[in-house]
Amino acid sequence: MKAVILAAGQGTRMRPLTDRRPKVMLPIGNKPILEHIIDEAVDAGIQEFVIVCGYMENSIREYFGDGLQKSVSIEYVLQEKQNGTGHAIGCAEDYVDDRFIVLNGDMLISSVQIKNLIDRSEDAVLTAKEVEDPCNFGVICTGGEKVTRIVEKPENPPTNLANAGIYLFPQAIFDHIRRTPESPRGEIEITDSIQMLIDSGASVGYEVFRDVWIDIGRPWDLLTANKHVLFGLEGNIEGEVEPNATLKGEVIVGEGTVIRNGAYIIGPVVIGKDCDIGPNCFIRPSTAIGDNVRIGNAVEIKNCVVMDNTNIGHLSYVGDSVIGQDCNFGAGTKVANLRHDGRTIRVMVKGEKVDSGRRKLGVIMGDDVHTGINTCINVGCVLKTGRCTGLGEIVK
Ligand code: TTP
Repeated sequence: MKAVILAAGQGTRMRPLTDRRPKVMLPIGNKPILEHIIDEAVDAGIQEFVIVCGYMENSIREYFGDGLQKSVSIEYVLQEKQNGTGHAIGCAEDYVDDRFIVLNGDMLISSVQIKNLIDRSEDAVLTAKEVEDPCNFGVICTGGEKVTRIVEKPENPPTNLANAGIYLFPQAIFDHIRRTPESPRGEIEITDSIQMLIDSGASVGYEVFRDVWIDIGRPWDLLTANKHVLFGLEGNIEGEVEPNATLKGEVIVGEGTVIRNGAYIIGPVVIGKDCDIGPNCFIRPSTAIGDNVRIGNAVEIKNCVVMDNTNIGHLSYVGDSVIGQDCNFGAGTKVANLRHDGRTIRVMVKGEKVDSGRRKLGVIMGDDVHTGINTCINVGCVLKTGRCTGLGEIVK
């Protein structure tokens, strides 16, 4: 059975992290989100993939190629304009025959969930996750074993079953996609096409996820997903660890990396290739450090994603943050990551303040940001790609 993966979206809620890469190529546990999905699908027995790409598609093609490295086949379809999830699936029509699986490219799931779907016998199967507030999701209404209705982002959700974005579809879905009108937000929504499929009399079942399912839409979702992935990793040392460095728990150290004396690392932590770590730094759990990164003297870092070629050289604290590529922290740069009033931290997303629901959240830093010495960054700040701060600047 083939899997179609939707990876064309612009990831506007993830900006500035998606200024220079598609959302699906953002790293969790030092691997693109999309690679986690492909690996889980392979474990479930899928060997043929169709990736629908659009926004910055070249980086996806260059990274995965024809799939040979993973012993699978990967074909690419271009969705020139991101006209919605239904439109994206429609683009794959000529690439699939028979029933097929659809996976959103921006979530973390396990192979078991995909396997459960493959084994089902109904015409189509949707997946759902029970959530507290389903208002921002498609919501599934059920009657016995079947789906009776699917409603996009309802004000008064009829159930708490959120559409989890993994589907088993028959060929007939393409006829319905072709006849699906644009939604009020101007997109061809797959939920509308699914409703048409249900109305045509097809048997549409559902599967409720009890296992991991993390929808990665906002920057702090990366931290949630990263933490989850790191807790499943096994330590492995390929680089050099000097005799007086301390590594506890599961720590991965990539080839060409040096961990200098006095570094104290508590796993789970993953450190990529060719990094220079220490001397005398403290790396705490749930931190993923990309390739060619420098973490220097008297730097403390916890629960972070740090992308390639970034330099946090001296005297810094960085917690609960996502740091882009090619950034440079001036000595003494500190990131606040906890509100004193115990309230949750709000973050600017697409021009609006959004409650992250987190009590701890540091900075979301785009690529190529340079901070002046003694810069202080307040909780939940977003620093745009290429931003520079001055000496002693306070970023609120
Ligand atoms: P969304 O998260 O709804 O959209 P997005 O990825 O563009 O993000 P944002 O809302 O922040 O701008 O998309 C869900 C999945 O579907 C995701 O994997 C991207 C994919 N997608 C497409 O492939 N084509 C499309 O036209 C749309 C809208 C989404």
